[in-house]
Amino acid sequence: MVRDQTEGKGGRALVVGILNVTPDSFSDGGRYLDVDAAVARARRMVSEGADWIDVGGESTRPGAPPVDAEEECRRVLPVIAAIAELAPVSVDTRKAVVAARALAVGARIINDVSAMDDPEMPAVSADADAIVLMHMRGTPATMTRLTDYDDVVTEVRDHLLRRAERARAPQVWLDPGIGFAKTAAQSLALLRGLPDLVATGYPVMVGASRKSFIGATLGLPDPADRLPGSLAAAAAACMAGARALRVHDVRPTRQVVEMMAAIAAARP
Ligand code: HH2
Repeated sequence: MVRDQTEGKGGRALVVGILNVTPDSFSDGGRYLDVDAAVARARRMVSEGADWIDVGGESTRPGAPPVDAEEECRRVLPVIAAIAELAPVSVDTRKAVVAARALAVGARIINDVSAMDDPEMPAVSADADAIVLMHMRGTPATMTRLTDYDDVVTEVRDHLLRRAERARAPQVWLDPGIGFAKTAAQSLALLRGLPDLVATGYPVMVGASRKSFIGATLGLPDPADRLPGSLAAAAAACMAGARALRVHDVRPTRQVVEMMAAIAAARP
């Protein structure tokens, strides 16, 4: 179970390494389409301290074109089968059929950025060790227009709590969906308001790595320049009690989570 690891290492947050097997992801698109390159990347992330690898075959960046289930499976299944022995693997998908096939070849966790829009996903989640439910609105094609909230922190939390009731996995994680149908200001507000999500009692994942709200805040158009901002977000998420961080830069994030755990454990 993912929870055993979470609680067994001095309270530090888990580091989830991102492996996008896509031609068009916003930060690493096109780099790991080849199975051997993807496996080498996974090995490297594990050696740098990743606790769990998140494999995705469909980019969800704003405006990304949808990918059909066959193509998504063709991208992710060989990679998942090849790395399932290395570390716990999640499949980052909105499609129940892809999730089911990924579980069959060795994935243990479903990471669903639509928090189970697919009506078959709750049933499939019964076969997983855990499911991550992330908040978004609309689709990657429409989400940038769907940013009207009265109170983004409360609305995101309440939506995720409603979806969590349907999940059948033994463990359910919540994720506020930084950057998904959120302005930069709303993404910052969600990080600031993270204790509200943590207070639900569900383990919380945060994916802030290299995202555009960091670029907007610091004036950095190139995602490759956003590591310091990503680490600041990681530290803020740890302070608020997040239990997992989904990141591109495993080694430096692992240092952040260990440092934050050491500070939290220090005697005043
Ligand atoms: N963000 C992305 C994808 N999946 N899953 C969770 N649980 N939380 C997130 O914040 C999250 C996610 C988007 O980032 P990335 O995978 O790097 O890019 P792309 O969607 O372009 O593949």
